[in-house]
Amino acid sequence: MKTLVNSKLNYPVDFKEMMQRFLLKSKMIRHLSQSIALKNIIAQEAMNTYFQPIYDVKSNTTFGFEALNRPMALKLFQSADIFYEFVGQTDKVFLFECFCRNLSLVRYHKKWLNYNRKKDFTLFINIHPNVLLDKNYHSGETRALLEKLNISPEQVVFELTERSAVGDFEEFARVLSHYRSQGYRIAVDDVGSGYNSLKTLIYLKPEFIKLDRSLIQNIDQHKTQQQLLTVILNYAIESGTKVIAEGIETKSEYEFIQSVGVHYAQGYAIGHPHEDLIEGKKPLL
Ligand SMILES: [Ca+2]
Repeated sequence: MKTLVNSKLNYPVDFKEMMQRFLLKSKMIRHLSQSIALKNIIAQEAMNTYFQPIYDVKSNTTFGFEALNRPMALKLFQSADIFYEFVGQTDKVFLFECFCRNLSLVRYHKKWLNYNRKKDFTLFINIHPNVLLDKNYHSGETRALLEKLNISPEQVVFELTERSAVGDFEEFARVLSHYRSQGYRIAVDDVGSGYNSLKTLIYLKPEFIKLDRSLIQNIDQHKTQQQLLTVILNYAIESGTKVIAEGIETKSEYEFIQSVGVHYAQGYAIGHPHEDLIEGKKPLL
């Protein structure tokens, strides 16, 4: 550590310490401004909700939509990923999750009322596993909202964004069975990305497995990805689980997953996330 003496003020200046204090201070200020921004986002409902179609490969129809919430302005956060990472580190994570879930349901219902074909879709909602585990989380609130909107729990799938590891699998499986008894279904997200182990699938027995885009990208050309898909698909078929391939961006990726028997497809080639309910289409290019 290099300590210098400032000749004018005549005291030792430790530059490293000074820099550390400065960085800590700016980090604290940044955190504080981000916390205020988050509070305002919730108070003003400053989030956009988009719906991306999930397409039934066999029947060539839209099976459902995944609701995606993004902050309207990302000035302080640079990207939606940084924003969600920040939320995860705050004590507002449960409050925010609840806010997003309600927002997704209310907005979906509004869009559905305006939708001329009045077809029933399944709505996929992202949820942090810890929220379901939290004893203070009142699942009754979601149920009351669903009743008010005339949406049955059978139409709702909770997508578990399992990027932070599930600790106690048995406890988690018990909590999930409580939700299932109310009619909700469960999807495990990001499968094949390295975040989820097969253990997660075996214990949680989801009704849906969502294959990560990193596994799907150019799958028609890569043997290793195809082998991993086969393992997951065989497990899914044996256990009565439906498989959704995320990140379908080309006709060849679509044709490949269709040829091996993947049930559903999602991705830009099927349909972009949109504020309205726009059904998916089979990719032509
Ligand atoms: Ca998701």
